Amino acid sequence: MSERRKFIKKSILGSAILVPGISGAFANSSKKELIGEKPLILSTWNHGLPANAAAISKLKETGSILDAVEAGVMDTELDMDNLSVGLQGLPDREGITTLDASIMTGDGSCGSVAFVRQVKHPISLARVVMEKTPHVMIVGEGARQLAISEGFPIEKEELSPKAKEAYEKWKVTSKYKPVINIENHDTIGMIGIDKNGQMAGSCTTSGLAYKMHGRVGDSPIIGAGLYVDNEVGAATATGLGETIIRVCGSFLIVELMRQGRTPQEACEEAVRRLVSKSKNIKDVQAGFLAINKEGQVGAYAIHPGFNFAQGTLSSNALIDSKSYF
Ligand code: SD4
Repeated sequence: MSERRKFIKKSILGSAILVPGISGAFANSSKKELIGEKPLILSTWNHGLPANAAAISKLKETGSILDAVEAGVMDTELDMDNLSVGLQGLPDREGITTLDASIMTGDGSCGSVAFVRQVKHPISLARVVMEKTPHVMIVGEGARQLAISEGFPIEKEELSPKAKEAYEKWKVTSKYKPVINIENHDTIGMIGIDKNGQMAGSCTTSGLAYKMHGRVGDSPIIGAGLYVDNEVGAATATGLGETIIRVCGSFLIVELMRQGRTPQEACEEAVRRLVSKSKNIKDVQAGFLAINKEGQVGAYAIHPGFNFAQGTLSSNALIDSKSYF
């Protein structure tokens, strides 16, 4: 088990690990909300801390929340210790790493790529789809061709040493069944709001380890892994994509907030919906993050173990989410 996982298992549900200078703390009651100052950036899992730092630094540099959420997750796409994001991620069952990513701004602009190979920064390719094409989603070889035409470097197709070792081990015992459990995810989803209330979000992943070749998860599906609306708020997801897609998780949360729910209430309702529509939920993990235009924050997962990073101009804190079970 990775150090991160050991850490998560040991962590106390509902607690916050705050770095010096942090103001917020995770409220125990679902009625209370984490209120963040603006700008505010949220991202999934431990790697959210360095990702938030990269996002905040980009925000200070360019003033653009879109630039910030792109730069933030690019940091994770390069993290060789992360086996669920970027080309170093665990491969599908054929031994090929394929990536999914999406990006969205609060005015409804969005772009995504899925099932893409050999591109180090799928999030930037998703941004190209959003800004330079008339489309929302481009997949597979088409996405790779777009990357080539836009001058993205095309990487050699080989597994990272850690992914190779894990894949070799998996081949011995797996019988080529996709392993879907609460350990098998580490996607980064990031949502942010700037001081003027402009929002943006990004989500990038290598998807489920040992998935069937061609499988696409929730992360590049607008409304499932990510949804952003300046008039209401933003949400992102991590975990078993199939369960998240089934309930249009991120869109559902934004729509619940539109109807008056707080981000926390909306995340909890989305998890309840997801649980009610899924089978064998005991071994399945999924978690949501949400933010509304007031800067209130919500987080909720099916099982304990989900955490997220909350960053502002002067602070960055890792917080444990509450869960359904
Ligand atoms: C997927 N939601 O492809 C992603 C998995 C995940 O870290 O969260 N991976 O289903």
